[in-house]
Amino acid sequence: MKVFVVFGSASDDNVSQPLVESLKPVCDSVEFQVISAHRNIDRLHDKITNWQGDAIVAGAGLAAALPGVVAALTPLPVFGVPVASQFGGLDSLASIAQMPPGVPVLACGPDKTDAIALFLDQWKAAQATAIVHFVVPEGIDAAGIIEKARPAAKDKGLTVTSSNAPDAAAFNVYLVAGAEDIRSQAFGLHVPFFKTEDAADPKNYLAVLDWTKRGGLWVGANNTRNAVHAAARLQHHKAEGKRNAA
Ligand code: RP5
Repeated sequence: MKVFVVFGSASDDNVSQPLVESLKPVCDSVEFQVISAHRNIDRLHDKITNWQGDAIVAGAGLAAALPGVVAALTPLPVFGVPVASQFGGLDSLASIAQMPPGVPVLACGPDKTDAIALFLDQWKAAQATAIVHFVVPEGIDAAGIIEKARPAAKDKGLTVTSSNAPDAAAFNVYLVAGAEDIRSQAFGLHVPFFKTEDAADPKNYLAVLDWTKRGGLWVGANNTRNAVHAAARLQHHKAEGKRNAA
């Protein structure tokens, strides 16, 4: 597996360098560069559009545009690392995870880079599947947001299913309404779940910050569409046999 790691600043080295070390046992090739989305946009465009490999990991602090810009420039799976420089990384987490539908970034919690090496290791071993299975906590009515994911899934040749338990034959997406719903060691993605009125209250995003610190990879709140788009990038790359051996 060939992975490119890009961070917004050398001042993020305290996070980027342990990440690179954690990826080396999992990947055949790990390339690292500092390229800022805000300061070096032309160089970033050239690098990302010409780079060939399996996945890109992008990290930054503050207004962390880098992972989202990278995801807009490549069809590859993109992992995002919020750097906790201020507010415990709340600013960079929201910048990275709260992407518009269609441009998915799989974000770890602020500075919680171990989740990425674990995910990549599990991805290597996973079978390709065309099923995206939403795991819905007991007592949660998620029918509306799951319905929203169906057109994107159909467009990508994927099928959406849901139940209260994971499906071993599917790519599992865990809806999280409380910390007990997090499956930080399981292969899959997390989607923070909020009722519409609760998603209007800014204070509730603090719960997401807390949840992501417990591990796992995350897309935006209620953003089932980006869970499907992320699954599509992962499955397409695997099914097409595009993984690079060296
Ligand atoms: C972000 O701004 C970087 O990723 C870093 O976390 C922060 C500060 O960057 P420097 O001014 O230290 O280069 O884009």
